[in-house]
Amino acid sequence: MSFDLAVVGLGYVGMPLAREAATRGLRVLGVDSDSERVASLNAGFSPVGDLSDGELRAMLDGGFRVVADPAELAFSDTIVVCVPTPLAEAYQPDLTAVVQAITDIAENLTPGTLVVLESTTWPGTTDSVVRPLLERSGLTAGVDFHLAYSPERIDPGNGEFGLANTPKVVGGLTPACRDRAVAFYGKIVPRVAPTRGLREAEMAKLIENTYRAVNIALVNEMATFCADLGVDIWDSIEAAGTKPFGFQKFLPGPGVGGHCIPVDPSYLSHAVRRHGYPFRMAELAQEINDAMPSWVLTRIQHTLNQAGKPVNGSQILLLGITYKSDVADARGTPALPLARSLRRLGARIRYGDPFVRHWSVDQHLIPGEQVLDSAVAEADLVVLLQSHSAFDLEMIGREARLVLDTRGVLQRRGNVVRL
Ligand code: SAJ
Repeated sequence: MSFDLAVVGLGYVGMPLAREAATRGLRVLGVDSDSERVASLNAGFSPVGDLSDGELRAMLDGGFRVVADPAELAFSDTIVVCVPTPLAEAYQPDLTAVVQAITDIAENLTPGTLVVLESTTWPGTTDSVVRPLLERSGLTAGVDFHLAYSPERIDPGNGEFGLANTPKVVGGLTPACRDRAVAFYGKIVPRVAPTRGLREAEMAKLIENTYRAVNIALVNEMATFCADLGVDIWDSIEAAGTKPFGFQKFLPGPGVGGHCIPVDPSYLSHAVRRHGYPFRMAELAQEINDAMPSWVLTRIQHTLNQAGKPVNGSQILLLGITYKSDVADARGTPALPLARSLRRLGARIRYGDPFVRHWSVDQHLIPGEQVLDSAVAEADLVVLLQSHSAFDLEMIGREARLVLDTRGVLQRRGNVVRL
């Protein structure tokens, strides 16, 4: 075989996998249906924040091959699929990219190959969707080729944990498939955690992310009523966080963005609803988290009202419009629904974010501020949505006439209001 590993889908999951494999001397092929992304990668420009251009160029110099044509999949010992699994309307799972990738693989599948799905999906996908598509090749899963599932655990912007130091969950269609996948990942990650089967591996990922969505929703809902109880929720959470066992600290925020936490629990809800009943915790968490931008709007109206100012006509500066701090990705950002509402109420909004050069809301270009000192001082209200490391929090707290701090990171002072 020409390649030890082919990665299908060269995004924030596929590229770290390709890098770790290449670093360990594996011959790696990258396949992506986006020809522009393929061209950009071959030109040495990384599409993901967690992989530098320099790292990519070292991979290319070391033989990493990037193509759009799936035909070369026929020459790889192992094929790992890392394509997006977004939600379509009404929170319905969208497996379009998975089906296309698996179809491409089936047309180029050779005996003895290991095929692994890493994309987050509902339990049963690998067995009931992926397997039949692959067997259109005429080959039989678990007999002529191996089939496994291994959820990705990439945390964008996390400088401490990455593929190289995070255990990898792996489930196989058969024990032999599992063992083959364990042997493959054992070359790349420090520890492999095999499960009883495919569904248990698919479910492990959904447990991880539903756990986060539900616990974030818990503190978000508490934040909305603590003002009425006269409680500083931030102080109480800090206190609860001193418990060395049985508690993990989550913090309220302006909303839950990204393409994982707001999405993955809906994959599980969807699977459960097909049996005629709801997964109530996940659906309620989604509802609470989705409502946080509206809560931020309420707090904005209240804060300006306290200063005798209407939202209409007020200059509001939104700081941090990506979906989480120190990450350039704006997918699912709570800043978007908030900005829409503020525009509808006649606010004059501007934004500041070192990761975002241009920002449009419903085809309206929102003025961006590069020099924040003056913009902060001029605004009727500053709203801190993401606490990017590049922000001078002391200056913001000092210079702002009024600031709504949705992250609880500014020093408490007269002009600072917390979520
Ligand atoms: N958030 C809060 N309060 C919190 C934690 C997060 O409001 O206490 C918000 C963030 O601001 C962000 C959203 O929730 O808008 C999601 O943040 P996140 O870090 O939980 O999720 P992702 O999508 O950036 O990264 C996650 C991984 N995160 C962690 O493990 C910390 C992990 O869940 C997955 O490995 C990964 O996505 C994935 O691909 O599923």
